[in-house]
Amino acid sequence: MVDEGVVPVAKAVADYDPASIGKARDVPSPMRVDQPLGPGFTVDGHVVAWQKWRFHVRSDQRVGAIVSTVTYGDAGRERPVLYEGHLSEIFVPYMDPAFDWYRRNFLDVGEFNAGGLSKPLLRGLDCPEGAVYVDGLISDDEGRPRTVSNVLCLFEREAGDVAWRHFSEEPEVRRKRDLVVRSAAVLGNYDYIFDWSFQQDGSIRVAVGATGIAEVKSTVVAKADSQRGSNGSRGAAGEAADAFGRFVDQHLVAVNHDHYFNFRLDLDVDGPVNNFVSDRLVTKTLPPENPRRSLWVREPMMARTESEAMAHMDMGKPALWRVLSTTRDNHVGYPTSYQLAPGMTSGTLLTADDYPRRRAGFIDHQLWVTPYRYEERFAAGDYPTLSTPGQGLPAWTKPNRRIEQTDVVLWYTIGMHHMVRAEDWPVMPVLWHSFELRPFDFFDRNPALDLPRR
Ligand SMILES: [Cu+2]
Repeated sequence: MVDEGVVPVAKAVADYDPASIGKARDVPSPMRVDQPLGPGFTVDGHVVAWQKWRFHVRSDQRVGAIVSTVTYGDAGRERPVLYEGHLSEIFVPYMDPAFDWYRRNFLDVGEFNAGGLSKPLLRGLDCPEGAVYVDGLISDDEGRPRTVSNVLCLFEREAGDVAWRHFSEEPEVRRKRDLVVRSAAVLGNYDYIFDWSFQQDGSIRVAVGATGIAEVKSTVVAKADSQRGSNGSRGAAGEAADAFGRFVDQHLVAVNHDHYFNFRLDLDVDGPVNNFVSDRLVTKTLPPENPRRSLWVREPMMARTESEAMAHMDMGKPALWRVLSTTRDNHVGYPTSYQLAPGMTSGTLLTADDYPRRRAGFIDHQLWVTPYRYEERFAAGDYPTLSTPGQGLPAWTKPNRRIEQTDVVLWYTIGMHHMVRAEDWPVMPVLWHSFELRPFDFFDRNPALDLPRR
């Protein structure tokens, strides 16, 4: 920390323990999800079996939960879906040019290697009752092995949701439940919750919940000037005190920042040899004799090289990103595939010559596709601490390798711009971002058709 002038000590209370909060609200009716027969899944060593899903799960001190050899049982066959999936890097750049702030640009996964992503879950609080906990092994600061208990939990989640329904003369409805693999990271002031949810319709939802405490700085002025609208009172330097953040309390400004989470997804759709296809949806105009003027059609693009596959979300140019089998077709002749379906996400606003962006070059594209290489695991390179720009994905993809008919690896980044609200203080309600791996012509019909009625 470097002092850049005298600022008042913020006196506002930011504690959130029960004594500081005061009386808890009334929650009149207790609720419990009861599994009288115990969990509906088995854990044998690190191998998990739940309904038709089979996978291996372990905790890694650098990236947290790793799921691997994920298969789905279909007509007596264990069909490969995902060889290995895990978080690969986190990047959190702050947006304040002051001397003490411009360098706060964290590559959390690589820089907080020593156990940051292997923090214990609190039994009975972080996961529901009946959860099964898994321990992790880390090497401590002196290289000695140390067991961290309860780094992962597994549980079935019944949230009152519907798997499918149709209301007709003979209505049919099926309830859904998921199997969740959860871990939580504590990285300085922030906490992240990571959920891998295996679903009964053959999809896997990967979600990141951001919570914890926003980084704040003290300011000379106490609060925003309501007359100026969003740009508050002027400080001594003539700049609004909240030019690079938002007041969350008296003399406290939470600084604007981003969160980026890169996931490494080594899909094996019905085997290791796959193709990557982007199905672009494009407008087709119709001839004058048709009453309609336009509609949309699919324009498939099979990416032959890494540069052809680089992509970002664009609402004006929708596309479906799919990994196709080269060995198996479904019953109507399409190659079996899994789709990577993005959720809410954001691209970067930093310029291409900005140093932090160049060190975290993986944010240049929301999606990268590479041929599998054992040593390529971390999107910003193996050693991001004080790294030089361009490591990881930008370096690996420079030769523009071929990705046709090969074991492809997808690298997907969830991005969020965090302009902090008063409601994020003193501790932030969990904000979820997610994406999904969805079967797309992988099955011949809705794979959840056989769910029991109750
Ligand atoms: Cu944030």
